[in-house]
Amino acid sequence: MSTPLELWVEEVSRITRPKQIVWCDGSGREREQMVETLLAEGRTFRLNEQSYPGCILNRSDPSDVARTEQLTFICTRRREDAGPTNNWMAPAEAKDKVGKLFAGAMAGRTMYVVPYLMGPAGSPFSRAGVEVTDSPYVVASMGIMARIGSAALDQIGAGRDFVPGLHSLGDLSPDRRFILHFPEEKLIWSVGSGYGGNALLGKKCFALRIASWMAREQGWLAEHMLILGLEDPSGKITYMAAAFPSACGKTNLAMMVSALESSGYRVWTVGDDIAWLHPGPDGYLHAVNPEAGFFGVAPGTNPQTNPNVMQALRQNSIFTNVGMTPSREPWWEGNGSPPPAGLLDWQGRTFSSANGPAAHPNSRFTVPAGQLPSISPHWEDPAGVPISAIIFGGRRARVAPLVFESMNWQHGVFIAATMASETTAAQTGAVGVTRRDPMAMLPFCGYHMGDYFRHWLEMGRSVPHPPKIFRVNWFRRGADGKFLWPGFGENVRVLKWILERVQGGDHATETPIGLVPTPDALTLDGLNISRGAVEELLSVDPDDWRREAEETKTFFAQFGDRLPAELTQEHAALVKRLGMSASAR
Ligand code: SAT
Ligand code: MN
Repeated sequence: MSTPLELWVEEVSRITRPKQIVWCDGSGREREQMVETLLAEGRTFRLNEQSYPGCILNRSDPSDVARTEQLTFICTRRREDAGPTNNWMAPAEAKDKVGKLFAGAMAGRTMYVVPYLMGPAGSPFSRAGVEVTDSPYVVASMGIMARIGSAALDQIGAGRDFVPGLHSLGDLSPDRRFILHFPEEKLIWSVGSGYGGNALLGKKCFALRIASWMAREQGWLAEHMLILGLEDPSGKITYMAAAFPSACGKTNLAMMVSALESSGYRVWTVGDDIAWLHPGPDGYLHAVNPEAGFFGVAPGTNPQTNPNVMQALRQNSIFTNVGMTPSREPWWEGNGSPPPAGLLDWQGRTFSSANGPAAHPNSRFTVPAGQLPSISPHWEDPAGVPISAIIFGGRRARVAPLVFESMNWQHGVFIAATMASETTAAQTGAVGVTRRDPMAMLPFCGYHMGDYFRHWLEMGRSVPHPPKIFRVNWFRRGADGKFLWPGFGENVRVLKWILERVQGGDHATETPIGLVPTPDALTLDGLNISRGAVEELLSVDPDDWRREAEETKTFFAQFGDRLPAELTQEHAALVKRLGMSASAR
């Protein structure tokens, strides 16, 4: 008798008609075979065996370099369940339309079956998926980003408790590219892209879009968050999760070498992109990182901004769309060294600034998490780590202060739901446009965002010790257009204030938007920053925030009667506080 998994694989092979089917086990031998296949295809190169052992560089199709949100759909039976912030297609229509693109799509090619586990082996919070793909690059990448092979097959067994994901490169044409999610049947279909979150289906498609749906059904949260542990001088580690939109510094924050290390504050990395948060027996929310690797943005990464990852990516890593030096080392803008003569750009041309940067702005490294010097000893703890603070952040040149704290959980959900950020190269489209990105989940929430806010409110009520909620902005600029805050390892100074607030410290001032540090509350020794800059960083301008409140009102309006009343109340309370503070000043 065939298992549900075998039946599904048979079914998709009848549609896609591959020349052969390979079941992947995640072994070193298999990885080597995948590399050989990629080398033969001509878009992948082995890097310098001395300085980058086990590393390869891959060049994607130039039209396939980032997630394509406009081609990403949530296919629920009822349109309103996908909500106004998602693209929607009816399941039957989606299957008919996109099924045609899968028909015969793997003819003459190998179909790889990749069973994978999201989350640590043996954790009650882990979930299994199976990705069927015709891309050896995807197989090699999944081998870093997830636990593939027996860890997953053991969990799936003869059962049906896995998320099937069908992926084919198709013809890579953006006109025939679709990333489809069927949350009601926990199914993913992706065709026409081989890049990142479009193609590594365990990541955004499963661990966020499908998992957010599962999490609402089952009473947990699937979030676009890094997880870190902040060790204090007593040796105690306090865990925090932080949500930022793509390419806004989650990886660097999660892996930071703390500027306060000599006084005993040190950061441990649990995850850099996704957190699954479940209520734990101790009354805290416990977070696991469902992933097993890091898929980080390369440009700007260097020994100053992220020394830990610079060390980790020296072996067994995949580089995508970066430049390559004549000594076969990866190169990107902002890596700390000038472009060498004979540099090839991400498309394999001799580098010329007339063609744009050598590395694509969304070029990436894919690195096994266990190689990171700052990896937490608890990163694979089956019970997860207890979360004391949740931080939301965006990229805002103006308006948003360096850090502020919410008054309580409900207000925290409000400040998370109203966050905004300037767009980056992580998604196709214009860069630098400010858009509302609630909880940094705008592209990743698999259901109606009004219902998502309601679920967040309920989660806070259901756990005895909900985390405190904060908002940060490392990207505020002064009148001269320059960043006011140095960022990177110095961000630990903000984490330290957050830690002190968690521990009951009272160095905070109330403003209309929440609690900001008192002028002397931030530990700034050893940092060359003027008092004026600190005051500007922490300032809250009522006029700016009144405008902000107007915009949020419009943003909220699209959720109609699915917007929880609590958020309308929070909005009204903010407007009132802003009004009062304006007349008081
Ligand atoms: O390409 S991914 O979606 O995995 C990266 C990102 O946008 O966060
Ligand atoms: Mn991300």
